[in-house]
Amino acid sequence: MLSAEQIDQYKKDGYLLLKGALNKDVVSAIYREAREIFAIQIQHVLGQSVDIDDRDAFEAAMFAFFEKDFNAFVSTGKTVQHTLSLHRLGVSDEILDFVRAIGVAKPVIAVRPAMQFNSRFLSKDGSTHWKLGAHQDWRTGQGSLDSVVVWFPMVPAGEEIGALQVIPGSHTSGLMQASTTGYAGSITDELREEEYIQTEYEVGDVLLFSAFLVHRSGNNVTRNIRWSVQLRYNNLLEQTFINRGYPMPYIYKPQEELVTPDFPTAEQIKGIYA
Ligand SMILES: O=C(O)CCC(=O)C(=O)O
Repeated sequence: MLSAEQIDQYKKDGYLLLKGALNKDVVSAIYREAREIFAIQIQHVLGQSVDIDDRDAFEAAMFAFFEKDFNAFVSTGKTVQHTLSLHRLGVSDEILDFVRAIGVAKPVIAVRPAMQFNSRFLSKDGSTHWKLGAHQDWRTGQGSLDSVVVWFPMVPAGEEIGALQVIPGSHTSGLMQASTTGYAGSITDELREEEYIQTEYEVGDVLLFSAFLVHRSGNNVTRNIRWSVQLRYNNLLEQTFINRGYPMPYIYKPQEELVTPDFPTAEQIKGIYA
């Protein structure tokens, strides 16, 4: 699955970029399902039928949807992270064989799969929330010391569209100081700009990296969205993870109030079961 050199490289650099490692059809199916879901809401909110295969037209509709109904956009963005195709990949041997090969002997899901759609046109008031500053995922996940992140774009991605930038070897520097625990909190320790490596991908390429590796979003200067996926795993057999009682710092809970007040009526439910 992985050669001894690749495993050594991962240990030394804290990441490994595997070319053509994923089935392109599987990646395309995840990307398609996400766009289909957005297209339903675009139709609903903008009254516009979009061709999801016309990239520029579809993404222009994404930007218009974002501007017209921010709440629906955010909820739809969350919904596309719950797709069956994405979750199926997250538990597939296609991914888990790499995770095991890299040394995570008994993987467990660290957090639900994530999907990002990075574009400066999907941000409010010129804020930079659409891209993440330098961080280590471990500060958020707090899992096993050999916790691994699987990152891949669903479109070809290089510097222009803001593919991930990493600092080789930074995974062994320890947990750095950061402004907050969330992914959005950037490392406050000094980092040297020239240490970053720009990663580059075709569809099907995948990056495995240590949860301690310092990395950040690149700067997407294009008009297109950089669609990407992250899957995260802990190792159930890593001793400090066992000793710390398998901490699970993610809080997943329903909001207390009804999202849509006074909904539904009994008639609406009866209509469903009629
Ligand atoms: O995809 C990106 O731009 C950033 C992703 C990332 O850094 C992360 O999820 O930890």
